[in-house]
Amino acid sequence: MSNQITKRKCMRVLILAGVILWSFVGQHTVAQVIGAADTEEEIEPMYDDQKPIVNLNPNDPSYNIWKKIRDDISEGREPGPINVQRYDGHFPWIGIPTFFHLPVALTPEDLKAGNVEVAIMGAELVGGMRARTWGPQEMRNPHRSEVYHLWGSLSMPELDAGVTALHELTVVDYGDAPMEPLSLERTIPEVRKMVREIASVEIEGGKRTIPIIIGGGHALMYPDVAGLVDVYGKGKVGIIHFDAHQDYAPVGFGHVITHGNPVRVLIKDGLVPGKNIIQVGLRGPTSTDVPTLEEARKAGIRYHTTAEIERRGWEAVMKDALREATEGIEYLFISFDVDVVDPSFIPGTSTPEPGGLYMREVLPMMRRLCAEANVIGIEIVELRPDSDPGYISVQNAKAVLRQCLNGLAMRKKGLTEPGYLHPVMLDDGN
Ligand SMILES: [Mn+2]
Repeated sequence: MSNQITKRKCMRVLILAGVILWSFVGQHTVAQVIGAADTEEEIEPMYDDQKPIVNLNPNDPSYNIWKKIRDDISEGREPGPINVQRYDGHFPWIGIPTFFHLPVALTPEDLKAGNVEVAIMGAELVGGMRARTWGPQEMRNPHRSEVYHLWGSLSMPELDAGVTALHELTVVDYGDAPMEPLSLERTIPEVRKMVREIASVEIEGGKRTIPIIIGGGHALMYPDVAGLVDVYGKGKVGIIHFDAHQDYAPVGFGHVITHGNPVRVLIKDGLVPGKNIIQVGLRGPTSTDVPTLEEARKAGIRYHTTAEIERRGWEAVMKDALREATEGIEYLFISFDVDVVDPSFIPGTSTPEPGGLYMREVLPMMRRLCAEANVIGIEIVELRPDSDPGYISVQNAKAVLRQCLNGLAMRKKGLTEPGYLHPVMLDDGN
């Protein structure tokens, strides 16, 4: 008897719950429940050939999912870098791949708490041949690039200056900028925000964290520099730009920023004056043309073509470029397009250009710039390992990154004398 009553009660509760549920959900379309538009009539037509603008649907539930930061990113932990490796030091072929097996930082609070001097981040940008380059992930991959480099407490000094960069400096892997897989325009502001976020962190000695951005295509130069200018001020930042190409194109298939024109847009937007831009390694045949070069001269850009390097020699040109980068430029950004290097060293790039710099020319230049100039940010871009079935592209790009860190460590130790080398390097004493 009491069982029957309980059953009836249960039925009544179920019916009531059903009515409530129906009144809440049943009258609404599925689209409303997941946050999409009310009826089909309200949605803009997806394709409209009379309106040559990309149509986006902000009601698509995945509209912003690619840049939504995890709610629990700092939950249950003190701010500071997180070391994800188990051992104090080991060989490269074990462990969790981060840049150089470095600790990870996820928030500006982590950078601040760890007094982090350098934060390496990845940034991919879509666009032409540059979608999904795998540049950042392969630079983390020790299989590609670190076979001969021990790390952690086992790391050995670089021979040139006798400095062990990762023991001198606090460096982290800051993860990657968010990437909208179909839109350069929606990704660029997010990269700018992330670079600004890193450079905004004030650390000991009145310094700021230095972002190193691993790309990704060269459209990155715009958000990378803009993010730094947001912190250091308009007209305060200079750029030394290594590239086979001038990246000063007057056209871009209607897109305001592409991998072919960041230099032009930075000047046009008043972020960097032309006179604060120094270009090294320009060459043909697809680099630029004479009228564009003449226009760049009018904008005040200083440049050193490969033809000039051939005529005057690397030593003389390197000396001039170093002087230009250190005199009258308060804060220096290094933009390194890996295609400045000869494709025999770095074939894994989107627009290879034979006849480029040798690694033996590039490495001391990067070390010297970071030691002798006031470098506040670096990008290494246009690395595209998936077009190189071998190891050489990433290995050489990683060597560029290592020499940058070496130079930054030398500067911290006060080894800023021009062309400094450890005394035993040039003299065997016998
Ligand atoms: Mn470039």
